[in-house]
Amino acid sequence: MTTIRLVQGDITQQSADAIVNAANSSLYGGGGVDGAIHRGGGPAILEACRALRASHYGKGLPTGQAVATTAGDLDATWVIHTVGPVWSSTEDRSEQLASCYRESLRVADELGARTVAFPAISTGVFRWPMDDAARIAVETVRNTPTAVEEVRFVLFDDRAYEAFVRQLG
Ligand code: AR6
Repeated sequence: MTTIRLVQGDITQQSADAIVNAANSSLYGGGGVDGAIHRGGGPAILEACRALRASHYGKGLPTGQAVATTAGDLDATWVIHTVGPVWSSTEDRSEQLASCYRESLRVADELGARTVAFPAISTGVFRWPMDDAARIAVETVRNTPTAVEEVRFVLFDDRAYEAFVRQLG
């Protein structure tokens, strides 16, 4: 049974087995959560990402997939990088967003992670409406079989936190 917890704050301040990064396909960092994770975790994360690009992910990490690296100086063992879809008003990309949560949990299971902290993937730079993103996140975690004991959604602001509270019921 997986427990879902909601926390308001900065994901880089969390202690967990794995912290999920809302990355982009390049794996070379960016703004938002991605920038904070690379700043907080230090150069070891970027080094591991470069090694992934030089081996299995020559073309980058596709949207909806997930891959793990060291967490560097963060209070975690792994960072799981996943690439959310950019919001589109003309195309339904919900399945890709759900896939981010499913694939991150699959990678967490492979690693043996028991506690996993997620941000609200795609709700920043990628502009996904918060309520819909929260619905997809909570439904997907609830419907994904996993040995992860605690999924912690770490929400940056009141608006995100309240959207997740409404979904959790
Ligand atoms: N801790 C927790 N949540 C945060 C933090 C933090 N430190 N910082 C921002 N958020 P975003 P995306 C919230 O933009 O939409 C990057 O450039 C933020 O308020 O980080 O998936 C990547 O390289 C929002 O609710 O991720 C990609 O190019 C949520 O986290 C692109 O942005 C996600 O916002 C990915 O965009």
